[in-house]
Amino acid sequence: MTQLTLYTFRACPYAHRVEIALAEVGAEFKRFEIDLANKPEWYALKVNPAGKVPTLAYGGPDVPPDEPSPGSVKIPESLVLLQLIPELFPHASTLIPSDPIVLAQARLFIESFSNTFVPAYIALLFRGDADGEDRLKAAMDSVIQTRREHGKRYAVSNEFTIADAAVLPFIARAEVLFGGDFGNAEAPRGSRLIAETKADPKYQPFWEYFELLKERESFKATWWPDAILETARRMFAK
Ligand SMILES: N[C@@H](CCC(=O)N[C@@H](CS)C(=O)NCC(=O)O)C(=O)O
Repeated sequence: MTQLTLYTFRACPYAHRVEIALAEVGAEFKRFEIDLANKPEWYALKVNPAGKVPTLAYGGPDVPPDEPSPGSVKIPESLVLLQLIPELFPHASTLIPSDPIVLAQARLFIESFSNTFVPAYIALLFRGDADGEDRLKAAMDSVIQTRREHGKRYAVSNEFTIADAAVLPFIARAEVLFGGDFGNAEAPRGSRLIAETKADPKYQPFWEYFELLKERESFKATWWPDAILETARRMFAK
Protein backbone atom coordinates (compact mmCIF):
# COMPACT_ATOMS: atom_id res chain seq x y z
CA MET A 1 0.00 0.00 0.00
CA THR A 2 1.21 3.51 -0.82
CA GLN A 3 2.34 5.34 2.28
CA LEU A 4 0.52 8.57 3.07
CA THR A 5 1.47 10.88 5.92
CA LEU A 6 -0.31 14.14 6.57
CA TYR A 7 1.59 16.81 8.47
CA THR A 8 -1.13 18.92 9.95
CA PHE A 9 -2.30 21.16 12.79
CA ARG A 10 -5.81 20.98 14.22
CA ALA A 11 -6.38 24.72 14.37
CA CYS A 12 -5.29 25.34 10.78
CA PRO A 13 -8.16 25.83 8.30
CA TYR A 14 -5.96 24.97 5.31
CA ALA A 15 -4.93 21.66 6.87
CA HIS A 16 -8.55 21.01 7.76
CA ARG A 17 -9.47 21.03 4.05
CA VAL A 18 -7.13 18.11 3.54
CA GLU A 19 -8.34 16.25 6.65
CA ILE A 20 -11.89 16.48 5.26
CA ALA A 21 -10.80 15.19 1.84
CA LEU A 22 -8.93 12.24 3.40
CA ALA A 23 -11.98 11.41 5.52
CA GLU A 24 -14.32 11.68 2.51
CA VAL A 25 -12.30 9.16 0.48
CA GLY A 26 -11.72 6.92 3.52
CA ALA A 27 -7.95 6.98 3.06
CA GLU A 28 -5.65 5.20 5.46
CA PHE A 29 -2.90 7.58 6.42
CA LYS A 30 -0.61 8.61 9.24
CA ARG A 31 -1.43 11.90 10.86
CA PHE A 32 1.31 13.94 12.42
CA GLU A 33 0.58 17.13 14.32
CA ILE A 34 3.11 19.92 13.86
CA ASP A 35 2.97 22.38 16.76
CA LEU A 36 3.33 25.62 14.82
CA ALA A 37 4.42 27.46 17.96
CA ASN A 38 7.25 25.01 18.44
CA LYS A 39 8.13 23.40 15.11
CA PRO A 40 10.57 20.51 15.07
CA GLU A 41 13.75 21.41 13.22
CA TRP A 42 13.45 18.45 10.82
CA TYR A 43 10.13 19.70 9.47
CA ALA A 44 11.50 22.53 7.28
CA LEU A 45 14.62 20.52 6.47
CA LYS A 46 12.92 17.30 5.43
CA VAL A 47 9.26 17.98 4.73
CA ASN A 48 8.34 21.54 3.79
CA PRO A 49 11.02 24.25 3.44
CA ALA A 50 8.32 26.90 3.95
CA GLY A 51 7.58 25.32 7.35
CA LYS A 52 3.85 25.30 6.65
CA VAL A 53 1.07 22.78 7.11
CA PRO A 54 -0.57 20.97 5.46
CA THR A 55 1.97 18.81 3.66
CA LEU A 56 1.34 15.29 2.41
CA ALA A 57 4.21 12.85 2.16
CA TYR A 58 3.31 10.43 -0.63
CA GLY A 59 4.95 7.06 -1.20
CA GLY A 60 8.37 5.87 -0.09
CA PRO A 61 9.12 3.44 2.72
CA ASP A 62 7.00 2.93 5.83
CA VAL A 63 8.80 5.23 8.28
CA PRO A 64 7.75 7.04 11.47
CA PRO A 65 6.41 10.50 10.54
CA ASP A 66 9.07 12.23 12.61
CA GLU A 67 11.75 10.44 10.60
CA PRO A 68 10.59 11.38 7.08
CA SER A 69 12.21 9.55 4.21
CA PRO A 70 13.72 11.28 1.17
CA GLY A 71 11.96 8.50 -0.74
CA SER A 72 8.51 10.10 -0.40
CA VAL A 73 7.22 13.02 -2.44
CA LYS A 74 6.27 15.97 -0.22
CA ILE A 75 3.29 17.92 -1.48
CA PRO A 76 2.16 21.17 0.19
CA GLU A 77 -0.76 23.53 -0.53
CA SER A 78 -4.26 22.68 0.63
CA LEU A 79 -5.99 23.32 -2.70
CA VAL A 80 -3.51 21.17 -4.60
CA LEU A 81 -4.06 18.38 -2.07
CA LEU A 82 -7.81 18.82 -2.14
CA GLN A 83 -7.66 18.06 -5.85
CA LEU A 84 -5.03 15.32 -5.56
CA ILE A 85 -6.61 13.18 -2.83
CA PRO A 86 -9.83 12.33 -4.72
CA GLU A 87 -7.71 11.70 -7.81
CA LEU A 88 -5.75 9.13 -5.82
CA PHE A 89 -9.03 7.46 -4.78
CA PRO A 90 -11.14 8.05 -7.89
CA HIS A 91 -14.05 5.80 -7.00
CA ALA A 92 -14.25 6.66 -3.34
CA SER A 93 -16.05 9.99 -3.34
CA THR A 94 -17.95 12.63 -5.25
CA LEU A 95 -15.41 15.31 -4.37
CA ILE A 96 -14.38 15.82 -8.01
CA PRO A 97 -17.51 16.30 -10.12
CA SER A 98 -17.54 14.02 -13.14
CA ASP A 99 -18.98 16.79 -15.32
CA PRO A 100 -16.07 19.08 -16.34
CA ILE A 101 -18.34 22.12 -16.35
CA VAL A 102 -19.39 21.47 -12.75
CA LEU A 103 -15.73 20.97 -11.87
CA ALA A 104 -14.97 24.37 -13.44
CA GLN A 105 -17.79 25.86 -11.38
CA ALA A 106 -16.36 24.27 -8.23
CA ARG A 107 -12.97 25.81 -9.00
CA LEU A 108 -14.54 29.21 -9.66
CA PHE A 109 -16.39 29.01 -6.35
CA ILE A 110 -13.14 28.19 -4.52
CA GLU A 111 -11.32 31.00 -6.32
CA SER A 112 -14.00 33.51 -5.41
CA PHE A 113 -14.07 32.39 -1.76
CA SER A 114 -10.26 32.53 -1.61
CA ASN A 115 -10.35 36.12 -2.88
CA THR A 116 -13.18 37.34 -0.67
CA PHE A 117 -14.01 35.37 2.48
CA VAL A 118 -10.47 34.19 3.32
CA PRO A 119 -8.77 37.63 3.17
CA ALA A 120 -11.72 39.24 4.99
CA TYR A 121 -11.51 36.57 7.72
CA ILE A 122 -7.78 37.22 8.09
CA ALA A 123 -8.30 41.00 8.08
CA LEU A 124 -10.86 40.88 10.88
CA LEU A 125 -9.27 38.13 12.96
CA PHE A 126 -5.62 39.13 12.85
CA ARG A 127 -5.81 42.88 12.22
CA GLY A 128 -9.25 43.93 13.37
CA ASP A 129 -9.60 45.97 10.14
CA ALA A 130 -12.46 48.43 10.29
CA ASP A 131 -14.04 47.11 7.10
CA GLY A 132 -13.68 43.44 8.13
CA GLU A 133 -17.37 42.93 8.92
CA ASP A 134 -18.53 44.51 5.65
CA ARG A 135 -16.09 42.43 3.67
CA LEU A 136 -17.20 39.24 5.39
CA LYS A 137 -20.85 40.06 4.81
CA ALA A 138 -20.11 40.70 1.10
CA ALA A 139 -18.30 37.35 0.93
CA MET A 140 -21.25 35.60 2.61
CA ASP A 141 -23.53 37.22 0.08
CA SER A 142 -21.37 35.98 -2.76
CA VAL A 143 -21.65 32.39 -1.43
CA ILE A 144 -25.43 32.83 -1.27
CA GLN A 145 -25.60 34.17 -4.83
CA THR A 146 -23.47 31.37 -6.29
CA ARG A 147 -25.56 28.70 -4.61
CA ARG A 148 -28.72 30.42 -5.79
CA GLU A 149 -27.44 30.53 -9.40
CA HIS A 150 -26.64 26.83 -9.39
CA GLY A 151 -29.76 25.84 -7.48
CA LYS A 152 -28.14 22.70 -6.09
CA ARG A 153 -28.00 21.17 -2.61
CA TYR A 154 -24.33 21.99 -2.02
CA ALA A 155 -22.25 24.80 -3.54
CA VAL A 156 -22.30 23.70 -7.19
CA SER A 157 -23.72 20.18 -7.14
CA ASN A 158 -26.19 17.96 -5.35
CA GLU A 159 -23.12 16.09 -4.11
CA PHE A 160 -20.47 17.28 -1.63
CA THR A 161 -17.48 18.41 -3.73
CA ILE A 162 -14.09 20.07 -3.33
CA ALA A 163 -15.92 23.41 -3.40
CA ASP A 164 -17.65 22.59 -0.11
CA ALA A 165 -14.55 21.03 1.47
CA ALA A 166 -12.53 24.16 0.65
CA VAL A 167 -14.85 26.62 2.37
CA LEU A 168 -16.13 24.62 5.35
CA PRO A 169 -13.04 24.98 7.61
CA PHE A 170 -13.11 28.77 7.27
CA ILE A 171 -16.83 29.15 7.91
CA ALA A 172 -16.61 26.85 10.94
CA ARG A 173 -13.70 28.85 12.39
CA ALA A 174 -15.41 32.17 11.66
CA GLU A 175 -18.40 31.03 13.68
CA VAL A 176 -16.48 29.90 16.78
CA LEU A 177 -13.71 32.51 16.73
CA PHE A 178 -15.74 35.62 15.90
CA GLY A 179 -18.67 34.25 17.88
CA GLY A 180 -16.40 34.07 20.94
CA ASP A 181 -14.79 37.46 20.22
CA PHE A 182 -11.36 35.96 19.65
CA GLY A 183 -8.87 37.91 17.59
CA ASN A 184 -7.79 41.49 17.24
CA ALA A 185 -11.18 43.05 16.53
CA GLU A 186 -12.39 44.67 19.73
CA ALA A 187 -15.28 42.83 21.43
CA PRO A 188 -18.12 42.63 20.65
CA ARG A 189 -17.43 43.22 16.95
CA GLY A 190 -17.01 39.53 16.13
CA SER A 191 -19.91 38.21 18.16
CA ARG A 192 -22.12 41.02 16.86
CA LEU A 193 -21.28 40.08 13.28
CA ILE A 194 -22.23 36.45 13.87
CA ALA A 195 -25.40 37.29 15.83
CA GLU A 196 -26.52 39.93 13.32
CA THR A 197 -26.01 37.76 10.26
CA LYS A 198 -27.74 34.81 11.92
CA ALA A 199 -30.73 37.01 12.77
CA ASP A 200 -30.90 38.73 9.35
CA PRO A 201 -33.04 36.80 6.81
CA LYS A 202 -30.67 38.02 4.07
CA TYR A 203 -27.87 35.82 5.43
CA GLN A 204 -30.04 32.89 6.41
CA PRO A 205 -29.15 30.87 3.27
CA PHE A 206 -25.48 31.22 4.20
CA TRP A 207 -25.99 29.75 7.68
CA GLU A 208 -28.33 27.08 6.30
CA TYR A 209 -25.58 26.05 3.92
CA PHE A 210 -23.17 25.83 6.87
CA GLU A 211 -25.67 23.69 8.83
CA LEU A 212 -25.84 21.31 5.86
CA LEU A 213 -22.04 21.08 5.59
CA LYS A 214 -21.68 20.42 9.33
CA GLU A 215 -23.70 17.25 8.89
CA ARG A 216 -20.94 15.60 6.85
CA GLU A 217 -19.31 12.73 8.72
CA SER A 218 -15.97 13.93 7.31
CA PHE A 219 -16.47 17.21 9.13
CA LYS A 220 -17.63 15.66 12.40
CA ALA A 221 -14.57 13.39 12.41
CA THR A 222 -12.13 16.28 11.87
CA TRP A 223 -13.62 19.10 13.91
CA TRP A 224 -11.65 19.88 17.04
CA PRO A 225 -13.04 23.16 18.42
CA ASP A 226 -11.19 22.77 21.74
CA ALA A 227 -7.85 22.74 19.93
CA ILE A 228 -8.91 25.77 17.89
CA LEU A 229 -9.95 27.72 20.97
CA GLU A 230 -6.79 26.74 22.84
CA THR A 231 -4.65 27.99 19.94
CA ALA A 232 -6.72 31.18 19.73
CA ARG A 233 -6.29 31.83 23.47
CA ARG A 234 -2.55 31.41 23.12
CA MET A 235 -2.33 33.57 19.98
CA PHE A 236 -4.51 36.36 21.20
CA ALA A 237 -3.51 36.09 24.89
CA LYS A 238 -7.08 35.86 26.06
N1 LIG B 1 -1.39 28.37 0.99
C1 LIG B 1 -1.21 27.40 2.04
C2 LIG B 1 -1.33 28.10 3.37
C3 LIG B 1 -0.96 27.19 4.54
C4 LIG B 1 -0.71 28.00 5.80
O1 LIG B 1 -0.57 29.23 5.77
N2 LIG B 1 -0.63 27.30 6.94
C5 LIG B 1 -0.29 27.99 8.15
C6 LIG B 1 -1.12 27.48 9.34
S1 LIG B 1 -2.84 27.74 9.16
C7 LIG B 1 1.15 27.68 8.50
O2 LIG B 1 1.59 26.57 8.39
N3 LIG B 1 1.90 28.70 8.94
C8 LIG B 1 3.28 28.54 9.30
C9 LIG B 1 3.55 29.00 10.68
O3 LIG B 1 2.63 29.42 11.38
O4 LIG B 1 4.71 28.92 11.08
C10 LIG B 1 -2.22 26.27 1.89
O5 LIG B 1 -3.28 26.52 1.29
O6 LIG B 1 -1.94 25.15 2.30
